[in-house]
Amino acid sequence: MEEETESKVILHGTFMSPYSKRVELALKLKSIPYLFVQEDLQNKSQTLLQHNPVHKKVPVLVHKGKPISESLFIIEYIHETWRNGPKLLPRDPYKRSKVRFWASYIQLHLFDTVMKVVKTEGEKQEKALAEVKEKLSIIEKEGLKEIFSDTDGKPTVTNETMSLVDIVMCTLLSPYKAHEEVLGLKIVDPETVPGVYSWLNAINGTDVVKDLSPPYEQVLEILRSFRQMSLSRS
Ligand SMILES: N[C@@H](CCC(=O)N[C@@H](CS)C(=O)NCC(=O)O)C(=O)O
Repeated sequence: MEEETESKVILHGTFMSPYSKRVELALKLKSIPYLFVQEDLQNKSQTLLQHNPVHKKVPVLVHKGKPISESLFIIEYIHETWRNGPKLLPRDPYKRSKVRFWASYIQLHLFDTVMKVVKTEGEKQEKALAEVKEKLSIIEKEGLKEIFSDTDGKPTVTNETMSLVDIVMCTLLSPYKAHEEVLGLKIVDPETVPGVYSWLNAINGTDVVKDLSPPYEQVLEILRSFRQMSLSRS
């Protein structure tokens, strides 16, 4: 019984957090059973604070009683710990470095900029949108050929092949249609970034993403209220 508790996997996260979603995707891809602890970020649990005393943020994965924080490191931990099932990083070191490079590029250069488009209006929003489009064209021109080197740059994503970089892209822009509807803007234009567009649609076509995505109407609601809250604070 004690052994059972010890090997249990617990994820502290929130329903809305894209970072928690990354870890959930990785656990589901690997078919790892886990207990999800929904945190209230206005009133964080003592367990979360103890497990992530540095950043005090979700997600935190607890495995065999030991906590791991930071979504990208958690995914690497999952990849290294549960060796069977789909791989979240390529076996080949060069390809692996490219997947890490582009996951980190999206995290560092695209994530906050997309958030800025959602949270602002007027000139600030226009500037942020131009920046998002510029980063998406860099991914189109330079990223896809490296991420999908096995298929000549053509994005193919299935439950069996989904990697760290697909997961990061997914949790940022898989609901791009909802973003576009709420904001009344084109963000992922199939004319200018056809590869990125088909990448996102391939991601959205996987069973794991379909299973984890809330209904479209709910995504619209979440985005609208997030936007309104951010605009009223600024
Ligand atoms: N770099 C972290 C970011 C995690 C993060 O920003 N989590 C947010 C929720 S989306 C959080 O816990 N915020 C609570 C706070 O800042 O107090 C990761 O990749 O895991």
